[in-house]
Amino acid sequence: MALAVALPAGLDRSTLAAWYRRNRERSRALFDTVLPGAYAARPIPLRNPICFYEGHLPAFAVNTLLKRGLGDAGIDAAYETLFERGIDPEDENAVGTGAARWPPRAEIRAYADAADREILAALGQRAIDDAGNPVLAGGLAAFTVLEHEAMHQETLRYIWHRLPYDQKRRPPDVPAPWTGIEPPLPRTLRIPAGRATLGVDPGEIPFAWDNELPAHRVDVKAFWIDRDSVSNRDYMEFVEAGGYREEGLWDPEGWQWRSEHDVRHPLFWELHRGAWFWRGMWELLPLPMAWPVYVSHAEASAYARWKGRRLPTEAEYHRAAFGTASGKERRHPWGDAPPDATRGNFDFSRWDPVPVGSFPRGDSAWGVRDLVGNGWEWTSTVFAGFAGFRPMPSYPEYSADFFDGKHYVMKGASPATARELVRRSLRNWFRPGYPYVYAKFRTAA
Ligand code: AVJ
Ligand code: FE
Repeated sequence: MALAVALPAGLDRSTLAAWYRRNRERSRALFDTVLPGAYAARPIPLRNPICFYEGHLPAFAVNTLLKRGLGDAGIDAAYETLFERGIDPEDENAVGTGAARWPPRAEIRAYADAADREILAALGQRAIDDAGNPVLAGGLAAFTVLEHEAMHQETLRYIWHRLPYDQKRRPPDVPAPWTGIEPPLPRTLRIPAGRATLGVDPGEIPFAWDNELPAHRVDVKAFWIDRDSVSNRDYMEFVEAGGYREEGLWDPEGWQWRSEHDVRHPLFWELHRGAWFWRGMWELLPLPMAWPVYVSHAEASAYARWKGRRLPTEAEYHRAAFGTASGKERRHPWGDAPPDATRGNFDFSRWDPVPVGSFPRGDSAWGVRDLVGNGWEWTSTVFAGFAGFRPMPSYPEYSADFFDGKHYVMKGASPATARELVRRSLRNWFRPGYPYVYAKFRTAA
């Protein structure tokens, strides 16, 4: 038996392997909720079909850790190309067609099993932390694989969200929806001027994606921000006031998206016989007015403009979430304690949102609520690298491909964000006309 290569303190093989196993079990459970007839379905036209992701997760692990990192030959070259990548195409024509090219599920699963064995063997005993190899230094490739899978579990959930209910099987342990009644009365809080630290310096935390590096300090002027995320109740006023028909409220690209798809309300809302419903993951619910509204960036911006306000910048989000009166910045809105289920709605404890303001233990120093959890928070900041950005050696395309001025930063976490991804520096991003994600917002002035 090969002798395990010693790893430096802080990087613990059994922790990484346990995380890998937990990831794989959670992904497996998600794929098991899809009925066989829907395996090749493409519930979001801009994304790959469901079956792609069952191959993508293990193939990405093989490509990143075994091939790029450890220099192995890999397991199946054709699979490792077929399942390499498939995210965020420009439009539906760029996706490509042909369900025929996807292998049967049993074959994809056999590949995944083989990949899992080799990945676990590598995490258990190979030189996965090699200071002389930029792909492996500090365990970079291993963390890349682990966070990539955790992140995709959110992708999978919001893709599954669009599947018709008769194409998926509800797991037995789904908690009953917590709908509440009405949202709290809107309040706006003043955040004094101060410094925000975006990102993080290399080596400060065990792993960061390239777009988080290096730390980036911004002096933020005083501003006002909503205490609570905008609720379905709040947003209903905008819909009823004809906000979707008023071009002047929309950014040009937002209006184009709205017109092209004839968008008249949030994607998560459905009108049935004159009554509004929420399309939940497992059932349709009478629209819970106390829940945050999930909308695209284009819709969020139009609502804010209608209110005479605007979306917060990424730096303002940081001030509202992590700033304090003393000038010290917290790790999390509530302080330095680790993220747990008392702080917010994240880490898969639910499939849908909860009423806004349900987690007072997650409040920021200023009393701003739900900044982490219950849905990502849109910002007005165009996604770009910080000064000193370098593409990460383990996955150079991860962020750089999206520095095109067409993506906006989202912060925080949704119900489908793993707790490992809950950290101050984490940044997420999407196009303004991507309405599928669990994303909410609040307004600023
Ligand atoms: C960071 C969530 C925008 O899903 O497009 C997954 C994550 N990148 N595989 C995406 C990602 C490559 C990415 N987001
Ligand atoms: Fe991916």
